[in-house]
Amino acid sequence: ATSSKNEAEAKRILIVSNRLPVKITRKGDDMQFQSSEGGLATGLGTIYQSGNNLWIGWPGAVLHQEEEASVTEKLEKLNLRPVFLTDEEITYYYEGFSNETLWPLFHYFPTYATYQPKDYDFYESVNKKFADAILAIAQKDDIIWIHDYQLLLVPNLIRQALPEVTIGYFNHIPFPSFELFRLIPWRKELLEGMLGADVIGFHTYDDVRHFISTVIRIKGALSYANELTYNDRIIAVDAFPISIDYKKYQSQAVDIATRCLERELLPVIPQGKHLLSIDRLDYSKGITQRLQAFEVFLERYPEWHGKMTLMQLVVPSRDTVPQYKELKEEINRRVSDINGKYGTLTWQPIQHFYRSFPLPLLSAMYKIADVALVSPMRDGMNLVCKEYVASRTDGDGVLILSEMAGASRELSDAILINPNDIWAFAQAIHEALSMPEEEQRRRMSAMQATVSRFDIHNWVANFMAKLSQMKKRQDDMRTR
Ligand code: ADQ
Repeated sequence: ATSSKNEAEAKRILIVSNRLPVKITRKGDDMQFQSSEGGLATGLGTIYQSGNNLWIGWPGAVLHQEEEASVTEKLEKLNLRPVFLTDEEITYYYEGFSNETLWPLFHYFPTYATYQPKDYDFYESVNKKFADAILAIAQKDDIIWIHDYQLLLVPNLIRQALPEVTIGYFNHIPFPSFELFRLIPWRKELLEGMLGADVIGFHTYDDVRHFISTVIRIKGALSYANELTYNDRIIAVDAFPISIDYKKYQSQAVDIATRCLERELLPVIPQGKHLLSIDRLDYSKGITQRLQAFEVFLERYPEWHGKMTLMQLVVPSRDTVPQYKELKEEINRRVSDINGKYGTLTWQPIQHFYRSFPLPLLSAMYKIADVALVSPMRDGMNLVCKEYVASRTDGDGVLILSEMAGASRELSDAILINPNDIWAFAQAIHEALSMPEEEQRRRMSAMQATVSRFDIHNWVANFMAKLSQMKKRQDDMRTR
C-alpha cells in the first residue's frame, strides 16, 4: 500500500478550470495579480502550489497579444499556466453558453436558459483551446483533474489524444434531472465529453443518480451500482461533498486581526442580535426570496423590531448578464422598501453591502453573527455555511440552511428550510433568534465535528484515491 501511495504522490497533478485562482487587473500600464473569490479558488488554493503540480485556466482579463508573454512568465512562477481568451470567446463561451444555458438549467431555472448555436460553437472551440493547452504539457502519467461545467467537453478531448492518461472531472454545481438535461440541443455531445473521464464527481448522491439515469437514457450506457460501462471503459460516478480548509477559518477566527476588528466593530455597529447573509450575486442564491421572508418575519414578529439587524453581503458577479443586472436592481429596491417601511430614526432592519470583503472582515462578521442565513433556491454545495460553522470558535450561533443546498445533507443540525415556503422561513428566523444557548451549542458542536472531519484535504484525498483506484482497474483490464 505504501509503495502505491508514494507512486500516486509522485504523479503530477494538472488542475484545469475556467478561471485561474488569480485575477489580473490593469492599473495604467501595470498588471496586478489578485487572488480571486469563489468556491473553487478557495477550495483548491492549497493544492496546486505543491510539487510539480500546475493549474491551467483563464487569468480573468482579456490581454493584448504583446502582453501575453510577460504575463505567462509571471504566472509560471506561481505554478499557473494561462489560457488566453478573447472578448468574443468570453461573450459566447462564458457569458453565453456557460452562464445563460448551463448555469440556469443545472440550477433548475429552465425558463432562464437560452439555446444559441453560436454560443455552443464558441463553447466547443474554447473547450478545444483548453484541451490543446493541456495537451501541450500533459504526459501519459499525469493526473488531469478538470473542474466544472464550463469545460464539459474537455475530458473526452484529452481521452482521444491520450487514451491511457488518468482524468478526473468534478462538477461544482448541481446535476439536474434527466427531464431538464434533455432540453439541451447538445445533450449528447456534452455527455460524450464528460464520459472521457475515469471518475466523474458530484457533491451529492442525488446529482450522481441524475447523471447516471441521464447517461443511461441518452447514451444507452450500462450501469452497475455507481459505475458505468461505456466504450469498453469503466467510469466511476460518485459523490464527493466539497468542503473548506477548516483549520484556516478556525484560526482566522481567533487571529489578532479578526479580534481587533471585532473589538472595533461591536461598539459601533447596530446593537442587538445580528443576522448575516453572504452570497455572490446570483438568482440561484435566493436573495430576493430571503428578503421576502425577512419582510414577513418583520410583519409577524414586531417584538424583534429594533432588536436585530440583517447584515447582507452580496459579492458582485456576472453583472454584465441581463438577469444579474435586473436581480441587482430588484435587491436594491426590496432593501430600500423594507428599510423605508420598518426603519426608525435609530434603527434600520437591513444593512446591505455590494462588494467583496477581505478575509479578516468576513471572519469578524461570521463571529459577530448570532444567526447565518444561507437560503439558496439551488446550490451545488455552498461553502458559506461551512465557513460560518468553522468560524464559531465560541461554540454558539445558529445556522438557517436551505434544503436545496448540497450542504444540507451533511449539516442536518441546522434549521433546515424550503426557501419557497416564506412563512416557514419567517418562523425559522424567529426560532433562530430565540434558540436557547444550550441548544445552539449542541447543534453547533455536531456541525463542527462534521465539517472539521470532512474538510477540503479530505475531499482532495478521497477524489484522488478514487482516481488511482479506477486507474489501476483500467490498467488491469487492459493487460488481461
Ligand atoms: P459559489 O457559487 O461561488 O461556488 P460558495 O460555495 O458559497 O458559492 O462559495 C462562495 C465563496 O465566496 C465563499 O468562500 C465566500 O466566503 C466567498 N464570498 C462570498 N461573498 C463574499 C464577500 N462579500 N466578500 C468576500 N468573499 C465572499 C460554486 C458552487 C457552490 C460550491 C462551490 C464549490 O455554486 O455550490 O459550493 O462552487 O464547489
